[in-house]
Amino acid sequence: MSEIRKIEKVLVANRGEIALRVMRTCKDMGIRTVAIFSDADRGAKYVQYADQAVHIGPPASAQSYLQGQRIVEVALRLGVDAIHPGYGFLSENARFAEQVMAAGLAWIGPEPHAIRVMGDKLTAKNTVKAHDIPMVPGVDHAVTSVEEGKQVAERVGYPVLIKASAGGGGKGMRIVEREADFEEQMRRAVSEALSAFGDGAVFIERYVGSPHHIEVQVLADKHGNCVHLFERECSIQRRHQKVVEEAPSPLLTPELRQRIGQAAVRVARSCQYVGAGTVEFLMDENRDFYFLEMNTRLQVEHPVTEMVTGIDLVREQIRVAQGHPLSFRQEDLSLRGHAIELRVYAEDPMNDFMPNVGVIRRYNPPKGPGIRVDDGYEAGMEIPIHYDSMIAKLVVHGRDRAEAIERMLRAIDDYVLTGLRTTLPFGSFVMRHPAFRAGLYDTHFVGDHFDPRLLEEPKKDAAVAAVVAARLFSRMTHEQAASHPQPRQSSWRRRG
Ligand code: MV4
Repeated sequence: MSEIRKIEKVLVANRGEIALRVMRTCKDMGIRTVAIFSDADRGAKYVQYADQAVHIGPPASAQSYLQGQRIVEVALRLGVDAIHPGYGFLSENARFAEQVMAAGLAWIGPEPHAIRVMGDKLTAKNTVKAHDIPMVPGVDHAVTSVEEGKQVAERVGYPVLIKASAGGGGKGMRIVEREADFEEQMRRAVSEALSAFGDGAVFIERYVGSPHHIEVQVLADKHGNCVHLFERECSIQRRHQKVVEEAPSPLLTPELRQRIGQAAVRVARSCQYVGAGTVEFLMDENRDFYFLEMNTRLQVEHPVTEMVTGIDLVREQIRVAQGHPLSFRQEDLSLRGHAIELRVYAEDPMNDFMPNVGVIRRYNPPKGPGIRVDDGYEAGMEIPIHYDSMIAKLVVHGRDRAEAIERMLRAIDDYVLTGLRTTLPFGSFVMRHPAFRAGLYDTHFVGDHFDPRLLEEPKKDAAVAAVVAARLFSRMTHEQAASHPQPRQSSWRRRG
């Protein structure tokens, strides 16, 4: 456990912006890099950046970036010491982690045990429950009969949410408003879970109506040290895809921040976590928080944490994999300023965020104080249809939240990207919106406030203000008209 193992050459089992981002830190550390690429990624920026690059197959992920055994063979052939999986693809595949280690390579990630425990939501709940972690009222075992399900729903109170144990990221969830709908919704949840995950196990929780999605970054070494690096607020999302993230959360007080951070550390300790991980919580309107799940990988939005803490998370991941103890304690960490990330997707916000792949004509990302762009493409490149449509992450840092918002608006304005429609105009919509500026938004923000008409003339502040005011007014009168508190319909349901 305690010997130090040298890592001098890393294979990055990923593509695009995250492959490049990992390789940059490797280079900082004097570590050589190997890229793998499919036919769709020949000539990509990360492929050019790597010291060596190996073709691994056709564009389809299943035949390239998900070919674990082939990737391990490439690593062995090229004398690699360690594999970094990035996010997505094989990053939360416990069997791949085992294959990597069985081949005598270092795995830059948590133990397969932790990946497995957290990959199954019921196992995760059962693992953390003895560690004083707040959880949404519900059950922590698979509910198999409609009768039992109804009893649970009666006990926790409607509306309830039926969730797939093998799910996550919103797949296989069903809201039930009243007992009359229970049987039907449970049948659907089970059959969805079966077809999507091959596992029909479902459980039930009380439905938290207007939650904030707050996640805590944790970091643990192999010597029993574990710290948190504060939280990220990720409530601006659509169809379970985050679009804007920020750190710190405008909602938390220092006291709450400490409590949620300590809860996250207990979650990580409960599964003997090693490396960088993220503990997700829901926070309700009373600022009560509940454990949701743990992601056993580096996340897309990790840069906002890096900007407010000054810690390079990839560097720490590699050091932990080498067997070093963390080089700082909890007391050494503090927050500096405010960071916001906008995910620049090749999606058309005017057209229900339809994927909009094609060729980037002109490309010139913004620069200057407080701006970081993690991207993977250049002018003339095509966004492949085979993978996630994220082109870049635009990350800004300011001394405070107001400065970060203004800086993001400037950066979006300076971002030259033509040939495709992207989520950049959506980003300026969010930055200008009074609810966002006030820090008063939850996971329903997009459904509650977004209207593509607000994008048509992005620079006409008066037009934006008029539509925003009209929408706020109609919501207020609607809420006043309700004689009793009504569960808010979720945006995914509203969209059908
Ligand atoms: C919930 C919830 C409300 N109540 N659980 C969505 C993804 C999955 N990780 C869990 N999710 C939710 N679980 C209870 N008991 C609302 C959501 C949810 C959500 C959570 C985080 C971020 C965005 C979301 C969007 C819709 C629903």
